[in-house]
Amino acid sequence: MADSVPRTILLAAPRGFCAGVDRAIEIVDIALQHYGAPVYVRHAIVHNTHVVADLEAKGAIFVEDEDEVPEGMPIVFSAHGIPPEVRERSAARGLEQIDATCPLVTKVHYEALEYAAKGMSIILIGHEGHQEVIGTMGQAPESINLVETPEDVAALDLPDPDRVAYISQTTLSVDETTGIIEAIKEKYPAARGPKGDDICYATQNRQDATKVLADRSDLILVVGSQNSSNSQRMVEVALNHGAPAAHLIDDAADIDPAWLEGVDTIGLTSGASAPDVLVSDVIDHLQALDRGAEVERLTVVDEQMHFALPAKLRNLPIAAVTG
Ligand code: 2E7
Ligand code: F3S
Repeated sequence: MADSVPRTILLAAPRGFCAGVDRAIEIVDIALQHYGAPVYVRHAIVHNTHVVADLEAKGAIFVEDEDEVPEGMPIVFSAHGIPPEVRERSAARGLEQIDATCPLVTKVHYEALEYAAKGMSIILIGHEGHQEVIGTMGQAPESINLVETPEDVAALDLPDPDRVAYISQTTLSVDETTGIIEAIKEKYPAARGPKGDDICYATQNRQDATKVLADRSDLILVVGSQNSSNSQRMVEVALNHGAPAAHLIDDAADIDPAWLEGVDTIGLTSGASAPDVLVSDVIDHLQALDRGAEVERLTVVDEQMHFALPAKLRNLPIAAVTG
């Protein structure tokens, strides 16, 4: 048995909460303290089952539609962003709107609005049905064409090839997106876009760290929920970068002992919406299986990012904010 349990746990950094997630969770906490429970949250504030359960226990009620919220109550919009009609419908119901959209998503919304105002066709690289994509497409539905693959780009038939721009979801695979942008530039050489892409710093850093883990690990565990796009991409990046195996786990309970057989080095990391306490639990779990297992920290990038709270919450009386 001693040979079949891991010896080294390689712990990646950066991992876990990004600045947008920290901010979104703090927004719900402050709203709960200021308005009192219940506070309604439209869509999972971030895509993590533990975060959602913790906030539910504090009095947050998660809904998919603003029409489910009683008139006049506070509503928090999730970190993934919303299409403009959600704001309009919320206003019509007299809801107290609190926006936890990540500022890096809002930036992409502005890019879409700007290109649309210039009458350009916009190519959005992203995954159909994802909440962020729904919010971004809603900024300029008439102008935006969604693509997921280079083949989708090949199939595009845009009215004026000289008036094309591209934007992207923030949590995509950096490598796959580079390939899609190459296809766009080949087909539409005049296409305008951001410098590189709209993938956020946190997604980029977590993928970079995962690649370094993949070089040295027999197995990679990514802590994150199944509906978390950035976490799913980390598993794919690990496998594409040569990791023999990689799994997305919500918590330590998801670890299948069979995965650990013959494994000497486990690479451990977490998606941008996964609380770090879950990573600590995984380490405890693995060390309980093999008391000799040592943790080696592997820091790939020093990440120091912070986003200010929305002005509306910054200006609340301190007594209300601190409870
Ligand atoms: C908002 C945005 O909640 P997540 O798991 O979301 P994804 O988009 O990865 O499914 O992670 C945090 C987050 C990332 N992107 C929140 Cl737009
Ligand atoms: Fe924002 Fe990126 Fe996090 S878009 S919510 S900083 S994963």
